Amino acid sequence: MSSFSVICLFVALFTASQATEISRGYSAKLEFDDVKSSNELLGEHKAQSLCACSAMCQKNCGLFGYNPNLMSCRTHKKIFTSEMSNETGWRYYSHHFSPFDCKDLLENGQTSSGVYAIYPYGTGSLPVNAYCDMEIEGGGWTAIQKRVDGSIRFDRNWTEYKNGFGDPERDVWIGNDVIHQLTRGKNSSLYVSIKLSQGGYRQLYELYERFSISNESEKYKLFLGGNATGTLGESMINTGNPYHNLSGMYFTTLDSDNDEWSAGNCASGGWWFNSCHLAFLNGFWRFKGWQYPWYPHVNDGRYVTETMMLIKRH
Ligand SMILES: [Ca+2]
Repeated sequence: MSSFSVICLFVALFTASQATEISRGYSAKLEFDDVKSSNELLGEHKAQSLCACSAMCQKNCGLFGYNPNLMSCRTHKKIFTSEMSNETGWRYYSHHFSPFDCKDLLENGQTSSGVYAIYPYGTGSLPVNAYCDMEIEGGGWTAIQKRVDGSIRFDRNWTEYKNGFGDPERDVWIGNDVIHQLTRGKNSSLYVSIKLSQGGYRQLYELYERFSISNESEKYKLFLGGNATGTLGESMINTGNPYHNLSGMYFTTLDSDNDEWSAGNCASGGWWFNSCHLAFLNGFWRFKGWQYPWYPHVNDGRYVTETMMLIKRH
């Protein structure tokens, strides 16, 4: 056995008022016991504990060495067994793999669809549980929205849409902050899927070439562009009606009206409404009041049996 695993629990302060306990995993590299490396050294710092040292191993850091006698922590990009000096007390560790998204998981050998922990804010940050689809269009898709049984209500407020809600095994909105983090500075595709009970069982889809949203201060403004292909029709963009195109729209919820309809609020669930929409996946589940989930092919929410919004980095 060349390594063993340890879980480090520590408290990370994300804001002055909110403390969140997170777990970190890393493995000891037993073959590097009692040696010290100077290969590709990123830094050497005092650290009160192994956990504190592990937190210092961030960007570009492949592994870290800790000597509890000296309370000293060395972070490295990588090290080589051939270039080490003997020095008692040092032990080296590497973090467990922290996938950014479902594409990272696929590229590291996970080929089964299901719920996985992803780390869109980086190694050492809070994980997000996400549903990964590993089958559609080559797999590697991260579900930002999924509804399969109506077990979760989608008529939620701004904060709930910001932070996300639901259960990725069933019905979920992953959260606007996470969607922003997953798409900012990256080219990503959006794949929308709707299953219908109307006229026999059917599944329709639309694949948009480019999708991203801005941050909360810009009200999670939607950018949707490039080619769109599929059986649903574009409906979110290029509708031929300037009141219904959703790219460039701000996010609106029941308690935060940022839509283009001056006489009222379009929201029954959160969405990037114009005034108001031809495509809207967060309406009342299996209810007549969910109008135009995806005009003109899906006009009545009563016949929708499943929806998914999946994103993937190019
Ligand atoms: Ca309005």
